[in-house]
Amino acid sequence: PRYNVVILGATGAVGEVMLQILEQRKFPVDKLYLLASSHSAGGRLPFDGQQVLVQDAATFDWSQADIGLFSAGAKVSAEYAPKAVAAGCVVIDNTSQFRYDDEIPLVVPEVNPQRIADYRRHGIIANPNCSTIQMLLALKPIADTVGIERVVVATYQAVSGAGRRAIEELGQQTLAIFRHEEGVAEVFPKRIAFNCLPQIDVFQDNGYTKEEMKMLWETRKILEIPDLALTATCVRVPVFYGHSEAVNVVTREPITPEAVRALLEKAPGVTVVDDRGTVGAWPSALDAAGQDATFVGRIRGDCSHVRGINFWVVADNIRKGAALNSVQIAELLIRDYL
Ligand code: A2P
Ligand code: 11C
Repeated sequence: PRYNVVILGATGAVGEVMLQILEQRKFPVDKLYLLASSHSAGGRLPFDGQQVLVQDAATFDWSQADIGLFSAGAKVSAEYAPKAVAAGCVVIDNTSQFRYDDEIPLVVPEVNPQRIADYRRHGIIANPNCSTIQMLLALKPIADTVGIERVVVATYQAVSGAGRRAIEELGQQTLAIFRHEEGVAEVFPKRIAFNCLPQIDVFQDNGYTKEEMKMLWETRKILEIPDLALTATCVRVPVFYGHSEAVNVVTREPITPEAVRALLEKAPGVTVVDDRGTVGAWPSALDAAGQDATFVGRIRGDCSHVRGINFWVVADNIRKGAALNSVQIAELLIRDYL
């Protein structure tokens, strides 16, 4: 069978890659509907050799769609997901709108595919935040083998996570600097070019940012360890594509770095790049950009803790962190449930 698929936010940084991934993975699309705001409606985007019309989401008839891939921001999902579900469209939502609702499944296909079945409750499956997804691909086999007591993570996140305007802002500021100009900061609160910004998303009452708390809330929910200890510091860096993370894990049972490496070499979706004897044999954001895999390197013990393990994990935040993960969910949904 083939399915009518709608992409909400088709003109955005994630939407554009959703189109490419549907095409690359030969998702069985019957009709494809592309939605954005009235501002972009009327334009066309390429898919499978055709130029597909971008429509205004406000006037779309949701009964035409079987599967909705939503990536237009939490408020837009809040407005349209109930309409889509009421019209019989299953929503795969790549925003924070429904993720923390106990009744809504939050899915990384390599980690908890069994939760997709819970889409039946509300017709919605939530796609986690990009920084959570790549970390979980590496944490899952460790959690299953020796248990996890505590995670300390610092992120180095690409501007593309903040959308198309943020990508343009880094480019514009970088060019301005070489012209001895200051450039304009509109998306980020300070200049991002040649800088690092220790705030992603809004502050919470406890002093963490929402991005940092998302990593805790989502990791607990997906691994189904409600009391897991995790602390995150999330930093925006002047990189276009690819989030990097320095992860420290304290396990419940002891495990050697060699055993962790063996686990990660077998982990689905993970590619280990970790050879101290070869120059540059660790993954960087640029290596991950445009790739589907999540890359892990710098696997080593923790000289401050007998059960500590350190590693570095990198993935394309727009692909595995967003569009690819959503399409993988859709693939399992049609294979096992629709
Ligand atoms: P538009 O091109 O009309 O602004 P990004 O994350 O790269 O900023 O992209 C956001 C995506 O969400 C874009 O496709 C944008 O469309 C879409 N979008 C933003 N607001 C709305 C809205 N109110 N209704 C529908 N789509 C929206
Ligand atoms: C960033 N992680 O890098 C954010 C983007 O909750 O889906 C994704 C926000 C989200 O800015």
